Amino acid sequence: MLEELCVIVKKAGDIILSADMSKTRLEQKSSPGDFVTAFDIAVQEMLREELKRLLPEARFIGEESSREEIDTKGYCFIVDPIDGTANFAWDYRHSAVSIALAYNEKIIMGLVYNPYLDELFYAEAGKGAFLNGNRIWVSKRRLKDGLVCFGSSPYDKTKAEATFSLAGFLYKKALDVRRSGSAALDLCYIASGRCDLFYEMSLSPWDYAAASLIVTEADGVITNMRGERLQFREKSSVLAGGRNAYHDFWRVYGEFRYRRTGDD
Ligand code: 2AM
Ligand code: CA
Repeated sequence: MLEELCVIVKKAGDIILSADMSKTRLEQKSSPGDFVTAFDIAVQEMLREELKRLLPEARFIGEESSREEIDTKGYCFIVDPIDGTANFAWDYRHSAVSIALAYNEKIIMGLVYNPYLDELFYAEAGKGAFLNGNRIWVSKRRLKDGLVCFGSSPYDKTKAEATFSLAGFLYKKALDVRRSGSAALDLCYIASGRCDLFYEMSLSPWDYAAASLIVTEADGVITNMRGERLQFREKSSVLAGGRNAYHDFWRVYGEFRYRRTGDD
């Protein structure tokens, strides 16, 4: 199954690479900052067909079709055809295809493929996380020595003040900050130790489903920003890191909230 999924996710990546950027017309979805292109839809339809053939009993949840609450009972594919749609449309060349297979609310397989670098991150529950066949691990860095990547929830600007003031606070407490435009890749960068801590205040399940398993199989920690287990039914905040940086975050976050609101 994993081998077949690797072939399918790379085929989706080929569509992204061969896209004629002059024909990439952006359409706004729920709000400014929330986009779709014809290529998101083409990749999703290809994946829907191929995944149906692979596991007919699995339901299919894709970013470009589903708006209602997700029911992940039984087998279910949770798919983001292009994570980093704005990056794709601007030809920034940092986007990924994300495929998760869930069984009864648990992710059992996850694949995130960046076609621009031909990097395939994947994990199967209990069997470790890999990048192009090589085992990956989160970093052991402390937050003070680490890189923090974050997402700015651009489709929901009510989160802007909280997001950027936390980024500013962490910038002073850590080495530096990054903001890439693809939550799935940010999480895979946590899993492979390229980055040490990630947060975003609102993401959809297809943005983090596959990568969440890759993080935990790389010995990292991923929860929502209240420290609770992630669910895959509806939008959530996401916090992930190597164990040390994740642990350090809570002390720094306590200080941040105390300074902002006076309570801890
Ligand atoms: P996308 O590029 O597939 O749309 C950027 O901060 C991250 O937020 C990206 O992973 C992006 O995924 C995701 N994102 C974009 N629009 C979103 C929305 N309406 N709800 C939740 N996540 C979204
Ligand atoms: Ca996405």
